[in-house]
Amino acid sequence: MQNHYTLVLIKPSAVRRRLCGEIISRYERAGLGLVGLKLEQFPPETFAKLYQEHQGKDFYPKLVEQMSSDSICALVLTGPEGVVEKVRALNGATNPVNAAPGTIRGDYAAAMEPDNIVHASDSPQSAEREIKIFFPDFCFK
Ligand code: FUP
Repeated sequence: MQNHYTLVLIKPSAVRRRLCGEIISRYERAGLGLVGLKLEQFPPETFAKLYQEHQGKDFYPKLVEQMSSDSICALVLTGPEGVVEKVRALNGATNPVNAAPGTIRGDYAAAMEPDNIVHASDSPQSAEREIKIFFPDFCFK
């Protein structure tokens, strides 16, 4: 069976709030595997690559500033086909105002400020591109 992967970034506010363990547990309890893990502060240039599609938008400078302001926890998760969608469902709606109770954003964020707790890839193609940004030596099997 082919393996499927996605990238999650636990954002600076969630790392500071000591939520990494809880968030990782949710993915593991949902049956996903943890195959990459890194706690590190990355420079703005790294997030410029991640968020290239958002360059020029009004929220872009603040987004890059927030993400590079402190350590993030980067994860590579694996699971059956659909792992990308599964993780986004566990995360909840992008804007925490709209995130359902029981989702990570619904339970831990009331608003987009200071950030929305987690980033996750939005397609298998994005996942491959994004994993290579944060885990350049990652071995796709
Ligand atoms: P997602 O795919 O859920 O990560 O969401 P987007 O690609 O739409 O947004 C990327 C990041 O920009 C998220 F962290 C939220 C942030 N954002 C804003 O701050 N304001 C907006 O109006 C839209 C997105």
